[in-house]
Amino acid sequence: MRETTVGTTRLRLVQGDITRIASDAIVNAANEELWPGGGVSGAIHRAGGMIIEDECRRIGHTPTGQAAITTGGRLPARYVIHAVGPIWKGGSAGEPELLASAYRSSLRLADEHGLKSIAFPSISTGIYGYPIEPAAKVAIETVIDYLRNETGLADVAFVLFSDGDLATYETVLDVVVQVFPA
Ligand code: AR6
Repeated sequence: MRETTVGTTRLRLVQGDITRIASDAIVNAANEELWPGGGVSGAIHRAGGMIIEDECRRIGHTPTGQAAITTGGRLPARYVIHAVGPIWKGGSAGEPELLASAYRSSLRLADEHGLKSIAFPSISTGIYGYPIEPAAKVAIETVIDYLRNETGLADVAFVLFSDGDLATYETVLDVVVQVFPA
């Protein structure tokens, strides 16, 4: 499935380029130094402009599993939430917990800022090498878990860059919703 409802929040899966999404916040798959780098982060910094990099430099080091918020600069989104996912080291170095924590920290920041909508990329599954299927399971379970508690978020989206990643997220969402009905 591509859409479900958790409490009062709509949860959607879409294919596309997250830099074009006009939600209150888009999430960046960042590194601990909040340097632009490549992947989705490079694309967000290029599209959003230097103001994002300047704010990132002021914030400085952000540990793996945590997130920080900046303006969206020239992006259609108002804010960028920079979430630091883990580098995949085989799976027994705490990667699932750290990835879950990166999603939770982002959602918490969005609620603290009174935001209504947030869009996530598939954190850690590019340059950081986290295999897509287990990462999708952590991402979807963590977001659904969070949305079961009180939140002001009305719309949460996963914006997957490739058709293959979208298909994987769809399969995982089907399974998670079957096992833990929303
Ligand atoms: N929109 C949506 N998703 C995208 C986009 C886009 N425009 N571009 C890439 N993706 P990655 P990571 C997908 O490598 O693994 C950077 O250098 C991509 O296909 O961006 O967490 C940072 O600075 C993949 O599915 O992030 C860090 O140093 C997903 O986004 C490091 O890479 C995440 O891939 C973070 O690595």
